Amino acid sequence: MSHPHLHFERCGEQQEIAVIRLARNAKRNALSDDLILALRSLFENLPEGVRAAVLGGEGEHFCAGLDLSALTERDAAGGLHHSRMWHAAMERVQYSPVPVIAALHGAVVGGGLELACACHIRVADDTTYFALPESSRGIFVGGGGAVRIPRLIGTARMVDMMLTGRVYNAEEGERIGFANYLVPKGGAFAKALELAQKVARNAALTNYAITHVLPRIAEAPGDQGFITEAMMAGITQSAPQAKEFMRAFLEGRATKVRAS
Ligand code: 1HE
Repeated sequence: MSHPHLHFERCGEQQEIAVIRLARNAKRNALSDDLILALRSLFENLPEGVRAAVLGGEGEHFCAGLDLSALTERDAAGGLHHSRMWHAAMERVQYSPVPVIAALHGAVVGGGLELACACHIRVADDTTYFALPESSRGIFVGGGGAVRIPRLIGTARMVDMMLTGRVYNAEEGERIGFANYLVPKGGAFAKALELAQKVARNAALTNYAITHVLPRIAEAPGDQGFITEAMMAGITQSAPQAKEFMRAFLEGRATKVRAS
């Protein structure tokens, strides 16, 4: 589904990277319903050959969250269904067929932070800041943040952010777990692309296990986690790509692990 506020392109030597940009700068990339639906559709229909995705935002900010102009029109039932619609879209990002790397700058707030947290890796430049201003708008998180954010930074920090409107800057955001990488101003996209290219070289089935199975194992009781892990270990190592990677190492053709 094409959308005027969602830019899509492919890059990389084999066009293996999908680059997706929120492109509604006039409203600071605020997420309207149709934009959320377009995002969902885009992740559901990633073209063949894409091995990793980068998600960023055009303009001064990654995303100002929910488009507040639509909020006044909804009653309780409408709000519930709206939140479930967001959940479906965020789930398409989290359980995208390929890993998704968020390139963050400027405001990453409210639903924008929920979107960033549905991605698998987050790169922030030093203009980035993280906030949950929902309480100052008289609402609650609705895009999966109540589940995903405590898993990244802990419930106590999220409670503080929501009660007091606390804003974490880029450095603090990296320290507490919002960002995996912190880079100088303007560098988030390039770093995210570099990471996406690395990720795209992994065995596809291993990437799938990491993004689809690992988070579920982490939430399962240990006993179920161990057996699921063992099954995934068996499945991934039986793939032809795994056999080729092993052979390459044993024949001295693969890169070694070195301290960076
Ligand atoms: C918007 C939105 C928006 C900007 N919905 N229109 N999110 C928030 O509470 C954040 C609200 N936004 C802001 O705090 C600021 O706009 C920013 C810090 C993001 C950017 O500031 P700035 O000075 O660069 O831009 P601006 O002048 O405030 O905004 C430019 C325009 O974008 C302006 O419209 P204009 O017609 O007057 O030019 C703003 O009204 C518009 N705009 N943000 C609608 N969010 C699933 S539940 C999720 C719940 C939430 O996400 S709650 C948090 C909502």
